Amino acid sequence: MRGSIHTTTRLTARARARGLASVALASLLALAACGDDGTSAVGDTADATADAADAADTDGPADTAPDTLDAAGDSADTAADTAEPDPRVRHSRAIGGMSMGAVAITIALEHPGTFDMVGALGGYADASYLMSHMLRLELGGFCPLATLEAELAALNDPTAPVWCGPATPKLELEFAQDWNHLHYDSNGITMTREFYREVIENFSIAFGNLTVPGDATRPVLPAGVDVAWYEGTAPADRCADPKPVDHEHSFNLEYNPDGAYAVLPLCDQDGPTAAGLAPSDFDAAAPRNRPISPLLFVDLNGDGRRDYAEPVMVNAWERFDDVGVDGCPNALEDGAGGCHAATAIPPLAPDPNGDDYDWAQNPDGTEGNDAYDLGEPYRDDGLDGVPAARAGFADEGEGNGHWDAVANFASLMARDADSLIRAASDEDLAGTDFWLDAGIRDALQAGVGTRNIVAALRSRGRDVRVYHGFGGREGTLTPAVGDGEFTANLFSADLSAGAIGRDIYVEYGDPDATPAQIAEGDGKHVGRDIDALNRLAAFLFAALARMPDPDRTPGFDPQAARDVSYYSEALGARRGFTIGLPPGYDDPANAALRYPVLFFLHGLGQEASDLGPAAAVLSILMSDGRMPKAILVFPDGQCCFVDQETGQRECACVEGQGVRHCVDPACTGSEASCAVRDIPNARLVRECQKGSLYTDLLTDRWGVPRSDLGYATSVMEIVGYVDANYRTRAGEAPSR
Ligand SMILES: [Ca+2]
Ligand SMILES: [Ca+2]
Ligand SMILES: [Ca+2]
Ligand SMILES: [Ca+2]
Repeated sequence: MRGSIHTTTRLTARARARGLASVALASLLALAACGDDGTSAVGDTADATADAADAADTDGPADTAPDTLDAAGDSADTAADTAEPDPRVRHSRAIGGMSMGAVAITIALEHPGTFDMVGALGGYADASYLMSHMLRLELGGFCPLATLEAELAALNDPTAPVWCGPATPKLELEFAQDWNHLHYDSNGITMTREFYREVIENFSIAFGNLTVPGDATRPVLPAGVDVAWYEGTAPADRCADPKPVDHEHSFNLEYNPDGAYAVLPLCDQDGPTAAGLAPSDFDAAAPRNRPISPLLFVDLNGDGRRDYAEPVMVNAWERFDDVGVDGCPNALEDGAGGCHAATAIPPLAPDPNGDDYDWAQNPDGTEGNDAYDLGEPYRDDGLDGVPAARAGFADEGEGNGHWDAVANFASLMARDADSLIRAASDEDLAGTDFWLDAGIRDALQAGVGTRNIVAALRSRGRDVRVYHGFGGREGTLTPAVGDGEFTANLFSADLSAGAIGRDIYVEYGDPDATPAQIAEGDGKHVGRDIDALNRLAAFLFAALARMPDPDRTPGFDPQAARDVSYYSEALGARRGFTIGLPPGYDDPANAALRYPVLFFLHGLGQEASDLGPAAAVLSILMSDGRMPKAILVFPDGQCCFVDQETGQRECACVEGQGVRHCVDPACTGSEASCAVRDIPNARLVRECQKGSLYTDLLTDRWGVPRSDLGYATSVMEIVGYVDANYRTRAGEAPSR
């Protein structure tokens, strides 16, 4: 259906303002508006569908696409056995999400036996990797202490030999970058310094401080910061006259081994003003006026501000050698799992003990896997890395006979998807199909983290098939069908596990893309417009196609999505979500019919109601029988608001004109019984910066620990609420 794809240009121009999945939705909209006979199949039930009808070309009949996808992936030779009946318990439930919403995989792993299929699109569900690359790359690039001490007068001079960045990537697909030159991109996410600041703070409010030990009462703040001073002083004043952390918390093996230097809370800047710098670069001439509450730096020249060359302090874990559980690097491996003495002859093989981690070839390798594994050599000198003999005291974790990380690392690991996969029981893993995608040029290295998840699945014996894109090239899902026709082809494609594999990883982006193609987004966070469409469509179609007993009966009108609310115990407030009911749901003739449910978690910068148009589009496809009928549910991933005038928390608000329509947060009754009030946007402030991460947050953005920030829990509440209040198949006893 080339014509409708072509028209997406106009729609996507509007959608790009919303970023991420919206581009895909606009494209899908155009596609849906074009019926099999090339005419509009649109009713007037949804604004979005009317929009699409206006914009859709109707100048040609559908292309005749091949009936099935070509399954020529990396591992197509290990085709699944489709003759065997599927022994799994089926719940007719799937969950997926994009970007921030890709944490759907974590939620599914935390609730085994709930979802038949999970989709993690362009996400960061490998939480431990997110932390380690942040420490290695984003917070890296600083010169050794001796270099800096020799140039104390030039620490703020970018032309002096005081900068040792960029930090060297360790894994394929990583970007070389450093704290003064953070990787910049604007595909789906505009990665300014403000963006990085908010991401670092957001992860800290979710899990606590991950760079240094956190304060006992304010887990985002570093231990040793004077909390009363921090909370009682305006940010500008804190930056102008920072108070050092206490002496015991100022030690750091790399930059303050004798505790000689003051360590200060870090203030960064709004962004560079000097010519020639990217929006993510540090500008040595710009004021330091923006605190990043979790971070500290070492003030080597004692002037009270972070100068260009001064290091961010990292005391995240005891120093270790990532050489594998054999305890030795390749140069000393004896080929029998042991180690030669340091004087040994050169090794005969590149990896004599076979322990080098490789996501594709050696998913259980522990050398170079960017993580501490039990048995690897470490220095039991505590988190500051300085031995007690030098510091005069033993710090946290020191001399206790085991490897330590900051206490908050445990809360991060509890939500680490690849750890959850590796630790899951066979029975728990068996019930779920996994659909993964990521770009080879994703700005936050989603490709690396997703490869690690593939490795974890392979470690568990799952045959994850890897496709290098959607269409048009060898190794893609449809080598014979171009990217432009991929989604139209899905209507008639065989998306079963037998045809394309039970577990899928689509790594999109052309390694040989031209600079112009890369500028269009090739391999990036959202991708090119056509990638955004293909990514969303492929997962949705596969998830719905794999539900048992698909119902493709045509003939009922498409439905608009509805913004609804329920009382959330996890949040202690009324909470909103968006739901799309299938065509014919309200028709008395169908009163006995039950439907599969698909939950989809939106990305950063979106809210649940933004996906309403997607539900309307899919409803059109269900209405004309091109897609099986299902209930679509979009939980809200934004944080609740606080009304600055009343002090009241508002967790069920839908965007209006200059206001938000908010359901009374205290209402525990039925939807109809709850008052809805209009609150001016200017009064409403989010309780976190960049979205909830669909995680039960430790604190709000003001750093205060709370027990009513259960955003992950609320997703599962919605699953239960939908079962209890709508005709889901899962609401019945599961069927084999
Ligand atoms: Ca300084
Ligand atoms: Ca390791
Ligand atoms: Ca080794
Ligand atoms: Ca220790």
